[in-house]
Amino acid sequence: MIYFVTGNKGKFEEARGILGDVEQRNVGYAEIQADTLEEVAVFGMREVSEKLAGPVMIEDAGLFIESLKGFPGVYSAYVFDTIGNDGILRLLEGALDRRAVFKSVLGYAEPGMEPMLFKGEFWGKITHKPRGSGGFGYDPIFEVGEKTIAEMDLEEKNKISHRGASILALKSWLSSR
Ligand code: ITT
Repeated sequence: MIYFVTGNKGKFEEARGILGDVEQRNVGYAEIQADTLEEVAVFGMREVSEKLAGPVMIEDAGLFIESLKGFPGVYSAYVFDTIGNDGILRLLEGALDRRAVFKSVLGYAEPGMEPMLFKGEFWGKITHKPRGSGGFGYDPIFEVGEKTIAEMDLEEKNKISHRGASILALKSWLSSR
């Protein structure tokens, strides 16, 4: 059993789809203002390893848009809560290059163990309009091929997503020990 410290139910369901034996803990941790997701995850791991005894994981994600030079990146949660998907679409009005990448950095530790990081990336394009009702966050405006992520079910998203990749990397590592 792994404790997944997150306030995001969607993330938790995706992790459960891959790991099975995982429990959501919404105890919170400080997300520092840093230039990279890795720094946020490393710092967060210190706090959650002290708070919870047992195997524990956190996951920090961000959307990096090419034509905005990587924005919103490490500010993705704040930007989503303020300008949201409509705001992102407005920023990209008239933009021909709509490539974007989701990145996921997962931190994992057991008591007495140095935290480990597992990563994943997911390339796609920002749509012109939101589509679909599944997933969460930026899913309705991020498309791969014909579909946005919000038009996929959880299993389909997990096979190709940034988080699917980082969680699968953790799973492989756990089973290879
Ligand atoms: P935590 O409690 O785990 O931190 P959070 O929702 O704040 O949950 P992040 O800081 O990692 O998670 O996410 C940054 C933002 O990016 C946030 O607004 C998410 O909704 C969004 N996001 C993260 N992963 C996503 C995904 O797979 N699809 C769409 N949006 C995503």
